[in-house]
Amino acid sequence: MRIPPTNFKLTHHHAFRNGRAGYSCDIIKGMSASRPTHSFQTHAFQTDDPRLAPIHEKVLAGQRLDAADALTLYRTGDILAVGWMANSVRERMHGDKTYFNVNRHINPTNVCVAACRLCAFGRKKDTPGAYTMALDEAFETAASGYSEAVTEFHIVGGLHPDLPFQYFLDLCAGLKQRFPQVHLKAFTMVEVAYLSRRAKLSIRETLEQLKASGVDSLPGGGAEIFADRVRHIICDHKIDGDQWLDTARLAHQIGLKSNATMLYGHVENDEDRVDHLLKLRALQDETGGFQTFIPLAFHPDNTPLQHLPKTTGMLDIKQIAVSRLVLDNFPHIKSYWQMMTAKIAQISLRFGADDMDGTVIEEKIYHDAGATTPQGMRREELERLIRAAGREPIERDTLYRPVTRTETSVTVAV
Ligand code: V47
Repeated sequence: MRIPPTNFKLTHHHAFRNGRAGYSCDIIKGMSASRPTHSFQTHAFQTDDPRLAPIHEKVLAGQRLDAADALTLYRTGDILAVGWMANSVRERMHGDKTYFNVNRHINPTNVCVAACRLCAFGRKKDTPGAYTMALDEAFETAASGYSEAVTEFHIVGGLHPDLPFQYFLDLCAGLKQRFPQVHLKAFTMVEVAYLSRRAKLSIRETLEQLKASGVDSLPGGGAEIFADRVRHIICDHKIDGDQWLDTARLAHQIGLKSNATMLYGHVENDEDRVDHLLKLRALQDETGGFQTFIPLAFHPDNTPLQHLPKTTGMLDIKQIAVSRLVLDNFPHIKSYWQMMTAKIAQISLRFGADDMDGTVIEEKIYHDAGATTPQGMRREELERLIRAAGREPIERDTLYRPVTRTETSVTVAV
């Protein structure tokens, strides 16, 4: 049995544990005998940072954190206390359940007009390394890789100056015709806005046509950091933060779920991160259309910002935990193993994350920027990592419905 937080007996006293002054909360005594073999946290909260005490009380009471709380979480050195709180929220929402999916990434083109300084993937047209898949090539790519039936195609690419909107409609319709059971999670808000300009359609009309051609939901990319000051440095020619949010709002209004991301670890500061999270939370209050938040660690190699240092394990873990605590209305926090490394992603399952993303098969965006993770991971390996973190692996489809596999079939619970 999981003890709900409201049943906690709080003993807010300044205790001395292991020689350090701490703020502790004891879970009702005597429950451990009936506690089954699940791995919910049983140890008391403690911290040597008094600024965390009021935040801890809010978290236990299920109250919303504000901007000042979020800044404190970024600035404290007590990663274990922040992790404790994020883990308690994660367990309240999902218990031990940890989601992953069997997916395949398809990047139809890397030709891009935007030339973002954050990016090592995009190429100008007709320059070395630039590619654009013919439709048949994209269909072949979709079918290749692991033999296991995928449940999701994750489709994102560059902003190609010449590819007509019809190419993207035909791509989605062709994939749906060939793989009717596979969910199409396709095109970031940035791509949608660019396609609408090229097709001279409103954003709503563009989204409606994409939906009619087979798009089932949208990935969370392109959000980066919403603050203009940062956007001017890392992605000057992309839509601005408000346009990203407006496009997501319209997608949600026409019934398309989406994810949201935040690119951190470059030139942003703590205030920029907090601003980004609060804007996402406000939109989620309005639409309820976001499924998952994915913090993305900046990989500088081969980008114009390659002089910047890589993110540290401390920041990666803390970013997961702060996201879980601040985004109280987001059902899921994803620790994307390709970007985090499998080892940090696994540890983050005890710091607020409940999802690790999927098999991916072939990743280009991070690998062009120097990622050393494998290109893909088999289902068994994802399950092993999750179990070794003391969690329960649940294969999901893109809409978080459990997937059951037998040797000959794949069934999605609806
Ligand atoms: O929007 C680009 C980021 C994003 C770099 O929705 C970089 O389930 C780090 O959004 N270093 C694309 N990041 C990836 C993405 C995503 C990934 C996995 C799952 C989902 C989902 C979405 O990658 C871009 C940008 O923010 N990116 N270049 C770089 N050098």
